[in-house]
Amino acid sequence: MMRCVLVGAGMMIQTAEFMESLDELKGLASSCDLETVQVFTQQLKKPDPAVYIGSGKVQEIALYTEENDIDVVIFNNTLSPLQISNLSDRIGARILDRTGLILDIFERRARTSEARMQVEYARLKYMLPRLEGMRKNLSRQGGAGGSMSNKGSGESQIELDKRIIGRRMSILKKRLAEIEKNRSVMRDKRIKNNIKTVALVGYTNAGKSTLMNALVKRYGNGDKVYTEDKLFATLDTTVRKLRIPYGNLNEQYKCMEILLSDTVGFISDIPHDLINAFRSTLEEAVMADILLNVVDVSSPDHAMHTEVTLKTLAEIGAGAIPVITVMNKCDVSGIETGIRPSDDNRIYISAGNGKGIEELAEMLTKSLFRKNTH
Ligand SMILES: Nc1nc2c(ncn2[C@@H]2O[C@H](COP(=O)(O)OP(=O)(O)OP(=O)(O)O)[C@@H](O)[C@H]2O)c(=O)[nH]1
Ligand SMILES: [Mg+2]
Repeated sequence: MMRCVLVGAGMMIQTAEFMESLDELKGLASSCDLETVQVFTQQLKKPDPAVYIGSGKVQEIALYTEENDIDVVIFNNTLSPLQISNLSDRIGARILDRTGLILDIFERRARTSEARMQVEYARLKYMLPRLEGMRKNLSRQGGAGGSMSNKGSGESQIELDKRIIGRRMSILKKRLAEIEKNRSVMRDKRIKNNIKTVALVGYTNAGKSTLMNALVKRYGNGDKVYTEDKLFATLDTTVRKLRIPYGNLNEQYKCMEILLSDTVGFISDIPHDLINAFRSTLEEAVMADILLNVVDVSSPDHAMHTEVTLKTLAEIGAGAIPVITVMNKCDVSGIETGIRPSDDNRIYISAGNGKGIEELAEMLTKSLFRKNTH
């Protein structure tokens, strides 16, 4: 396992929010198989344009890095291309910021060719203004981690790289637009056939894919999707068909056919370019009739997670879609599953052991039915 240190700097480093954010960065690092050995924090009125933090702190980190065999130094703040370049000069380890780290994770996780292209596009966009700093970072690693030559620096090589990257980006953009067109044709078909769609959304690691599996096991063909106790286990959109019975027992037995989609999870401070890159994947959520916002109640930060999810939904244009809040992992916190009479559109479940799944399905069909008759 590679070793890393984290660096967090800001105006208010004593707040719970600041600590949560660093905790999350640690989770992100471990999702990338990086072991966090030390955390450096610094109170800052204003970031230094050259190296972000104070130069004394840079020295302290450089020394620590050398003495403790650190491979990567991860900043929780977004660094400018110049800052990355300067920090690479002074610290003998690879320098990453939050966006760079999330990109690394996305690269590892992308499975379908669409997800791979989206991540590659976001990576190139991120690299473009950072080529110089990257070159220093790359030569430090002996060229690992990038596909471009690091021989012969200098202006002309960078200009050439820029041109190559620009060309690749426009090819990717074209291919992605084609895939997106196909998807919208399929979506139109669904709308025409009046098939309801439901999208799972929520913070990463909340249990969206686990819930999908529980619903598919009970109401679908049992075809499983990938779950893992890591941030961003899912990057691709998966759609599964469910047939949920509804109506009371005296009525004739009816089934509602719905399509359920599972996709990438959200996180606080998600880089804008990444949201943009995944916009077409997230479109599945934007076009849904109902959203299931999956929340990990066992996490002490779940209120912040819900806030981030709602904010991100508004950002991608899904702010007006009805939401059912699904409080998941009740087994961990010993909370009773089911619907509380005082709560509207909220349900407590454990996707892991299937508790509350039938009540959730009933709530879902009721909401969809109500929506239909309006
Ligand atoms: N104890 C318990 N664990 C759960 C429950 N639901 C999910 N988990 C676990 O939580 C972890 C994350 O679950 P996933 O379903 O992969 O979460 P996700 O929301 O799809 O995460 P990303 O795809 O990374 O955004 C896994 O280790 C699951 O086994 C639950 O109800 N109880
Ligand atoms: Mg998932």
